Amino acid sequence: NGFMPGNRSPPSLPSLPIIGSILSLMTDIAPHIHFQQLQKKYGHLYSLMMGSHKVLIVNNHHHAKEVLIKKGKIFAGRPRTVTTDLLTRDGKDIAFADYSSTWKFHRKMVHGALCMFGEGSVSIEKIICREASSMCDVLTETQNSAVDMAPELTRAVTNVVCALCFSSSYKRGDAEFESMLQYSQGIVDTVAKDSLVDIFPWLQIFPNKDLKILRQCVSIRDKLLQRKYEEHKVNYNDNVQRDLVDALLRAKRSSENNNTHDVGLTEDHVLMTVGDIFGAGVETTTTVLKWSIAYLVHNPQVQRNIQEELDAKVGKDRHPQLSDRGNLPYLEATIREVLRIRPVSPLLIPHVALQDSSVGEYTVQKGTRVIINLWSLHHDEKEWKNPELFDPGRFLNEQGDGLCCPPASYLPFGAGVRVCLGEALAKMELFLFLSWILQRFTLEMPAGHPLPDLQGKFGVVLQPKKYKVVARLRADWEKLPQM
Ligand code: HEM
Ligand code: PLO
Repeated sequence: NGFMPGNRSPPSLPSLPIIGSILSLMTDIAPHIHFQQLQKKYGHLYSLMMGSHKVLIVNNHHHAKEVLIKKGKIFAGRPRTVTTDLLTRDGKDIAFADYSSTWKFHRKMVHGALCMFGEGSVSIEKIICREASSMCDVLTETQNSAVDMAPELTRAVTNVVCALCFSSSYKRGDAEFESMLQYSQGIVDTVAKDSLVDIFPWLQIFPNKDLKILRQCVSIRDKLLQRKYEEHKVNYNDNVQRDLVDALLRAKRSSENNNTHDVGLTEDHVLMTVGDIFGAGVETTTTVLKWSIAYLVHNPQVQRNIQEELDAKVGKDRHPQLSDRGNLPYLEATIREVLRIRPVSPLLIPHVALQDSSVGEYTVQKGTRVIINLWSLHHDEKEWKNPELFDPGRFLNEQGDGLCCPPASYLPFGAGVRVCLGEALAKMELFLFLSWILQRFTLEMPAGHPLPDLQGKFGVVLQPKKYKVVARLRADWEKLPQM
């Protein structure tokens, strides 16, 4: 409306030299919830100092979209931090890499490679269904006993990205898989948590338990990635593209052969990019499946509704497939609701202003870090009725037989130039894994066990705490012929 941003700075938390706003941030409350609560005092757009860095906290969807979409390119930078530099060899990946031509090139490449397996193609669907089938077989063996489904869910999801990246897969109890489970949890627990070393890099010179764990886990991961990469180089053939590593190898060779445009595809870049896809592919989807099951055992009626829909639209004589997605709105709405109520990445990944700009009526200086508090967007009382209530119905139309347009304050995958690269893949996996499980099993609480905790542990992904369930084979279930 013609308003020109003047020289107005956003409201700011009190801050001291060197330590910044640390005193106001020292609390046991998880940062996404704390930033949401600070709105009461400072409004939904405010700034604070983390050490010497100015940070803008965005808590509503209008400003979030201005940052991510309208001014997406201006805010497409990423901060460098001690822990992410350790993980990605100084930002040679995609997610934690600053805006650059190398980053753009990598993103395009991986996007292309993912599309190759993508929606239209049957192969990714086959891979997911193969893993869903194997998971259901394991659940059948352990049925009626209290199990932590996490390892089997993780193995299934890991095998999908393994097929995509390396054309390989893991059997149950594989030693390499077990070690991957461990190092990956170690990384999730210690990386990009806005821990003190990321705020005060000079703290690195002191012994630090988390940093030591991170270094050890990253070193184990890097050895695994290196091994997989070397194996690939041996069998590489310019004419056959088996997987993502082949696609990256090919791009690397062709950029070496015509050195006109140097996008800097070093071996480190290839390894770190694969590491990103592998890490993002496993930790995000697995986390959403764990949240889904936790909410399903809390809400048995929702589970029954999904099963009724599955019985009516798919039946029991065949397995669910991707083409059923349009016919199962209630399941789709449940997945959307899980992604709303417990967003995988409640603060996205921090963005950085690449030049002087503005958000709303406030000026923002170049170099400012911008944190989009997706938690605030997904729990905004002005946008959602009863935001803490788990209700898939909010994504259904009035008749309840189709999906409605998601509200504006819903961005589980982010938006704009830094939007999630794996959205389509993640949605296919969530749909297929959940439909396969619920067609065959009812998930219940084991007698005497408490319901799963719905609070979540904040980290680079918001994970649920461990819990056990019983997977009961549904009545009159006739075992389908093996695929
Ligand atoms: C980035 C969400 C699954 C790959 C992101 C971001 C979010 C997100 C919120 C940050 C956007 C930003 O900073 O503005 C999710 C959710 C998932 C999921 C909710 C599962 C339900 C995946 C999968 C992959 C993937 C399966 C890989 C195959 C990436 C990558 C980025 C990213 C590479 C960094 C993009 C960039 O910085 O340019 N995701 N993600 N994600 N995601 Fe996902
Ligand atoms: C998960 C642990 C892995 O060992 C390394 C890894 C790589 C990429 C990260 C991922 C972790 C966590 C989830 C991230 C992903 C990139 C994009 C994704 C941050 C740390 C999200 C949700 O933004």
